[in-house]
Amino acid sequence: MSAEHEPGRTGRLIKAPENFIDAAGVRQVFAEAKASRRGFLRQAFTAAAAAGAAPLVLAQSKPAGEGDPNILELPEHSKGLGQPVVTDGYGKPSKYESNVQRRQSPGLTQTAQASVSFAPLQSLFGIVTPSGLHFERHHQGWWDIDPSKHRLMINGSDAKLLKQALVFTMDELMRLPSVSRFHFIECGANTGMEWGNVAVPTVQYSHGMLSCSEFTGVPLRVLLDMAGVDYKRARYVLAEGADGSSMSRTIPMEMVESGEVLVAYGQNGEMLRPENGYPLRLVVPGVQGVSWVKYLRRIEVGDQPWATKDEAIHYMDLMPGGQHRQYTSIQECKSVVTTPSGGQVLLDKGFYNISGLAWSGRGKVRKVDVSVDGGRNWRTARLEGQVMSKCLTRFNIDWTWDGQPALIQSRATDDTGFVQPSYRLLREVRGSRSIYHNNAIQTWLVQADGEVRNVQLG
Ligand SMILES: Nc1nc2c(c(=O)[nH]1)N[C@H]1C(S)=C(S)[C@@H](COP(=O)(O)O)O[C@H]1N2
Ligand SMILES: [Mo]
Repeated sequence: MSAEHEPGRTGRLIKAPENFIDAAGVRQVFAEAKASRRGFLRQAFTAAAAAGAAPLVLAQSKPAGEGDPNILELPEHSKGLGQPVVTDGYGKPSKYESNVQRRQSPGLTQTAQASVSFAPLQSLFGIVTPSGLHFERHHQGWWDIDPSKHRLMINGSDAKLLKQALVFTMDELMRLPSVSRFHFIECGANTGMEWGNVAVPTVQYSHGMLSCSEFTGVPLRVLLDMAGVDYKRARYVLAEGADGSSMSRTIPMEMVESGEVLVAYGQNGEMLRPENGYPLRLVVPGVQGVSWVKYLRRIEVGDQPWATKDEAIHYMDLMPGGQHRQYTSIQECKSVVTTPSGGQVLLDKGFYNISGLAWSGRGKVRKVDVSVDGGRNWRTARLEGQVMSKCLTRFNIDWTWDGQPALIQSRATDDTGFVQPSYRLLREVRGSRSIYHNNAIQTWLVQADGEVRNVQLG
């Protein structure tokens, strides 16, 4: 049942639960995508309408609005009394948006708790992932931990590495100076299925182990300073979670010293959700999701990496020569077009807004180029709003579809000058048997009938 990847014992990689989808799963997901098409048609129109001032023309057979009962007949909501204020609990999205959900990959080998749910990137705008749609990855299920009983310990693998071990309650942590920052989190296995060219049908499954939130918390550096850490000798920290997964990851001290690593309790203006680590999680900007330890209960400082199970057996990159790369934890520059994307359907030729997300674990996105002919010609997209470091950036670009098959791609460049690679380039260096850190250029094929499919171009 549990398909763990154990390269040592079997001599070959068995696909991990995080990256495996079988043929039946692919069929089911295609059926699902078909069923949610109507949602996309509506979205395509509102997006085009919102573009505003430019003389946009959408194909229309009759004069605008002629004979439309939605204009001619007064609807109920314009006549009677509306609902009273919502005071009986937490506000919820419209019932018409009920198909916008996290989804589990039906073909994924899984136990009930060791699982993953994907964020519906195709339905999201801007850069923030609503907390109820944030992807989930639990190695041993989630918990709703009583914050009054939760503790965070700071200690040393050798007592000489700090002046005193400390234990914090949540109340104590929340009295300390806090910061709020927007960052993306991406599981290292995101887009993992595409290594094997499985070509899962929708962007939810190909790129949905990605989310972005405003996180609030205390820089870990503040806590280590309070404990009197000897930074000359303590060059690493180990973060440990309070769930049954014994999740623990080594983080180099430079990241902590920079002030970027946060002990976070806030997510998008409220406390973290239980699925995302309530009441405390580590935020390690730019680094793969596994290091963002949830239910954070202990930080140990040390003078060398720990090589825990999640570093020595899992989360390593299998290279072409049969060797493994270890501790490749930074999520390199990557982007994906979310509209139009796999499973969606273009109604008719004419104007469309191509929209997508770009990010880099090394800093800011400098530019995103978009191609509609499989990479022969590129145009530079608009980056929306403020471009932030180690954060999602939304891009948009106009496109007039001529009704012919099109191959839509995006290619991001970050402020280190790194350019997102093609599959051909990525495979030259990394081979084709890896699971993690696939940041290749994604291609969506728009067929002449308007259907959009996931294809892989070299
Ligand atoms: N304690 C604990 N922390 C954890 C995990 C876990 O199972 N337990 N999963 C890790 C992995 S592999 C990822 S990708 C992220 C997922 O965070 P999310 O569930 O908030 O999206 O949490 C990481 N932190
Ligand atoms: Mo992960």
